[in-house]
Amino acid sequence: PQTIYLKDYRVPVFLVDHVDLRFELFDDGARVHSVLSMRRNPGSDSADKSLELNGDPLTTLESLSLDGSELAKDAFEDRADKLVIHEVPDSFELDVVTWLEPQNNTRLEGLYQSSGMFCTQCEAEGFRCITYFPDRPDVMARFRTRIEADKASFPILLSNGNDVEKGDLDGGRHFVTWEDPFPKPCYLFALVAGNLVEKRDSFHTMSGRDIDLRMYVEPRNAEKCEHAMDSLKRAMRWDEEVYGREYDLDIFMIVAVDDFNMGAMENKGLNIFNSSCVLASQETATDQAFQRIESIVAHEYFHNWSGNRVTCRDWFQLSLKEGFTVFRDSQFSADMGSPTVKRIEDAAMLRTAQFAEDSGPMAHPVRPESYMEITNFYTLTIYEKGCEVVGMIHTLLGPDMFRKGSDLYFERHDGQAVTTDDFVRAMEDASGRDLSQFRLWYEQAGTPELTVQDEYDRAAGIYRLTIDQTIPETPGQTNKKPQHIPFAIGLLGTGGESLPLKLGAGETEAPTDRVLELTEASHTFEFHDLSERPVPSLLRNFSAPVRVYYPWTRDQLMFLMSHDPDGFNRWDAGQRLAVDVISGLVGETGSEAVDSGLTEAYRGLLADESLDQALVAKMLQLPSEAYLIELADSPNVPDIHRAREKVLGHLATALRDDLLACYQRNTVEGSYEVTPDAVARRSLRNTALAWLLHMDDEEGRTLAESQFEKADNMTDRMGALRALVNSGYEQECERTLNAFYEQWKDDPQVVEQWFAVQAGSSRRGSLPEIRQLMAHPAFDWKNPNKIRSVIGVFAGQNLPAFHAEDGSGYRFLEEQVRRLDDSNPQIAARLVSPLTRWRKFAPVHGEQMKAALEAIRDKPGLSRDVYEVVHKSLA
Ligand code: B3K
Ligand code: ZN
Repeated sequence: PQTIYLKDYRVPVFLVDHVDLRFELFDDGARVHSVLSMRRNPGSDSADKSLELNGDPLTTLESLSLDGSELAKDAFEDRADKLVIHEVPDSFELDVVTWLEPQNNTRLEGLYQSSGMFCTQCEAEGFRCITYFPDRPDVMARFRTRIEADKASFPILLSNGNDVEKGDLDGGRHFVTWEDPFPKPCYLFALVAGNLVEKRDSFHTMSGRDIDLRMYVEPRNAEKCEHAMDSLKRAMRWDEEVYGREYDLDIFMIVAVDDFNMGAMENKGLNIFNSSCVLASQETATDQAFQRIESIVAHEYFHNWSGNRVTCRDWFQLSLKEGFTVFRDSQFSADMGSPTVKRIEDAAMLRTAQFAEDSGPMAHPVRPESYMEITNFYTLTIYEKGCEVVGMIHTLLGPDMFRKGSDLYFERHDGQAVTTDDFVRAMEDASGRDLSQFRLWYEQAGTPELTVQDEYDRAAGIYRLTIDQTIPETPGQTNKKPQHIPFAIGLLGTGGESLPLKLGAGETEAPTDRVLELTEASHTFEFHDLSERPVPSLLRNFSAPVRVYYPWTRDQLMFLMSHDPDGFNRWDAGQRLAVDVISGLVGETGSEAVDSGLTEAYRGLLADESLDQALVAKMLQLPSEAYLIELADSPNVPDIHRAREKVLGHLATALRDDLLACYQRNTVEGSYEVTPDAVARRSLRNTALAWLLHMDDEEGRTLAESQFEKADNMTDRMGALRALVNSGYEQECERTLNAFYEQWKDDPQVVEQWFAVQAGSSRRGSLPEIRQLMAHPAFDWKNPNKIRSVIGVFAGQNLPAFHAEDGSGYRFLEEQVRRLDDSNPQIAARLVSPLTRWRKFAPVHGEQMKAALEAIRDKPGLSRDVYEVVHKSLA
């Protein structure tokens, strides 16, 4: 496969002004008539007379005419993935007819079928599977789309924009024509045809327009739309209030699809969602799912401005729309719930998974320089680190200047396809700040490491903080320059009070919270007028995506856990303490004691009802195995697992009465609601239950069984089931799993959760049990959600089994990747990810992981998607 480089970017030689599409949908395939109005781009200096269009080997070209005349065979060349017309005039109309087989499209890109309905996924390069086209985001055109299909089987026919014409055709067929007034890149094109029910609502915009809101789902899901619809309305209002952005079309549509490679897609006016990211009822979805749906619905909606009205010039700029839109949806979720908890969740994910990506063989900058398969670059770095980068600009500029910057960006670039640099420039121009060094965040890969040293000069009353930054080498990048890092801090006195941060000797008024700006490899800051040695609270609210090293003592951490006014750092102090305690036990086989400080800190958390319970619920979660592995050098996963289990067992035993009291106290009265308080209470109860069952407590088991029976919502039902699955009560567990399946076997979203709770459990997810799940009638190789909930969850969450010493977990994954590579390369490439980090692990594991990668590499006909990941990992 070929590598594509950012430095090779050239403006398009030809532009498309208008696209007229006609889809004829049949049982055995689809015919697509496309009429392109094209002209030479005045901005291109190329004199090339030939026209190149992208295509796909699975699409058949039926006919091709230019300005009304069919092209002779020697006037063009049909090369599997490309169509070259040797000579075209400066302005012309091109008619292309293609034939596709959506019913056989297992890659789920372009036009495909899912549970009988037709749907599309065009980002990034799926439109070329539908028809020959200049498939690149800087070619923006107006689309008109006519869809024809059997009326009884496909009563609903949808595309982007407004429906302008409809009618009946011969043979029981009908058609609808859609027109989208906004020019857009073809990756935002969408089509849906199916037998769907429609749920309607409306939204009154800030300028007084009424928008028609419609959701389309399969009839059995009719009762699962309310939450997404409410989330949509909240997101629309929020974007008006916080960013001044109003919706532009008259209709906004959401469709739910069962077979979908990703979470959702922001097609103009017609967002398409993976069913699991949009459908919810209290009976079938957990609190977490409710929150995820709210944020994804908002994310896709926010793309209407950050992505659609202003789009990307090329795919190297992907983070322009994704990083910014994730930032927008995080702000929205923070405003809808608990900001501290949202920040904790985002930072935990980043530190666990993005830091791992950033230190592995697939590490790449937020704006990559090259790729083979763009689909592999929908990564945590582009999305989550990209969000952090925008968040740092927000921190450096402050909310008001940031808003001025975003206004300028949207105004200046409306209707254009631009770059991350254009975004930063708008922020600079609006604020007057110089972000030239800051741009390195887009260019340099790798997680900056900050080493903090301090000293206290009692005689002078001065406390000095010295912060050194280094950025590790990543593939293709060495000797990095220091980056511009906003480093938020506070200092606490021995009584827990916040001390004024006087940076100059003469300062009288000083804040107790400050954002230090690091720009050099080493920086020293002096804080004056301090009569005692303070305890530093560093990187408050996780103000930058960096690793911080400071030699905290356990006493300091316990002190911060109960006194830091920054909620994020309170949580972080608890995590660091727990990491320290667990790491100290890794590899120990005797009966080493667990630090009683940790036990007492947790006892305090469990008992103190005056604390923010949402924060307490987070603080009670021990650091995940994945995070512990990420922090370790040459980790031995089974040892880490045992050490963590030991600490958990110790805590559960020592805190038994406190857990029972916490469980009883946090009963949620009244009807089900997804408020921060109710979510926190359910989470606390379920944590207490999980801990009690971890040590096979009889009372815990009774509580779990009765909670399962009585639950009126999925959070409680799943909490009880999960606790049983991870306990030693095999019979009760078996019985409960069966009852659960019997009750929900007709609901795919619930069956996916049933798969995942088993596949992710170190007690129920042994390899033979995983194979049994895959042989289950509900498992489906064509459905990405099923693959993720069994194979993905096994390799990503059931870490002691995946990293079994005999290498069986690795060979299992190798087998599944090889199998999937033919049918769905995108999903196959994502599944490889856990193997890519083989160099990190102790050789007994690493060598076997490497062997699995080599076996995948040697599969005949390997897809470009998997090829790129495997080759880069072995390089
Ligand atoms: N933009 C889509 C991602 C499409 C990925 C295609 N391989 C979802 C999102 O980020 O909103
Ligand atoms: Zn997105």
